[in-house]
Amino acid sequence: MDYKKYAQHLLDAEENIQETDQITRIFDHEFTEEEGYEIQKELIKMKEAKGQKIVAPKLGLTTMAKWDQMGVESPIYGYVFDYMLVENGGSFKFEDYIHPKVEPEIGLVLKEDLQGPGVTRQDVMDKLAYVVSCLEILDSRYIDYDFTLGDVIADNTSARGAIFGREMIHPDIVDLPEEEAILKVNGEVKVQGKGSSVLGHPADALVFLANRLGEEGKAVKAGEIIMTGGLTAAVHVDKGDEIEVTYSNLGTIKLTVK
Ligand code: OOG
Ligand code: MG
Repeated sequence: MDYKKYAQHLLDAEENIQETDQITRIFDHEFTEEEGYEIQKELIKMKEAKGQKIVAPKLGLTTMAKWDQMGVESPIYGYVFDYMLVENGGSFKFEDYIHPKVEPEIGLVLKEDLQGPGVTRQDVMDKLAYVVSCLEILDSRYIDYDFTLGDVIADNTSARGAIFGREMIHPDIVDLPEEEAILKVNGEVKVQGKGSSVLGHPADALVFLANRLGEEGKAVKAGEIIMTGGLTAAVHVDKGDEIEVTYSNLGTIKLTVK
């Protein structure tokens, strides 16, 4: 299968800021999860060939809120790149995105590499260095965020932006399942969600990732901020919006859409 062809199609959509129909429909093929990851790998290689650098892997579709919203019920992973980062308190230009959505997430940082198989929640907790507040900015390349599992994996899990909180919080002072994020747009509460919504415990997102990457002989690396998946349904944002996420223990993230 010509994975590069599908990757190029998705890269063009991102670079031209032009939404596309699902590759499943365009190429009349039901892409499996495995095929989705093969396309994603080609997409990652194309980005790296342009000098773009991976910051960290990210998890997606780890909560029921997201499963209900997207109609896809399986955790997935993709990669955050350097060009996607926005600083806390900063802004992005609406015109640079197709149809941006934001979602609050809990970021986890390991002090040692972790590689499956057989990784457990306890292994993640033993190796956990920090917890960081995050806000992901999604921008699916697909019309109306309408995709199958294979489509969204191929599309690098809709990744387009990420903001990390300034403070690295010690895990001893955060109860991960109880940690709550409240997201406001222009002062109005839009969504709120707790860590427990992430597969029951945010550490389990890293269990999934470490075991999954382990199958390819890869580790989850120490020091990377890994987003564990939207705590809530994602929220569409518009030009001029002021977004603020308040976490119970992880601080605040602010973002303006210009
Ligand atoms: C897919 C990306 C999922 C998350 O945190 O659930 C994701 C999407 O919803 O477009 O990043
Ligand atoms: Mg996300």
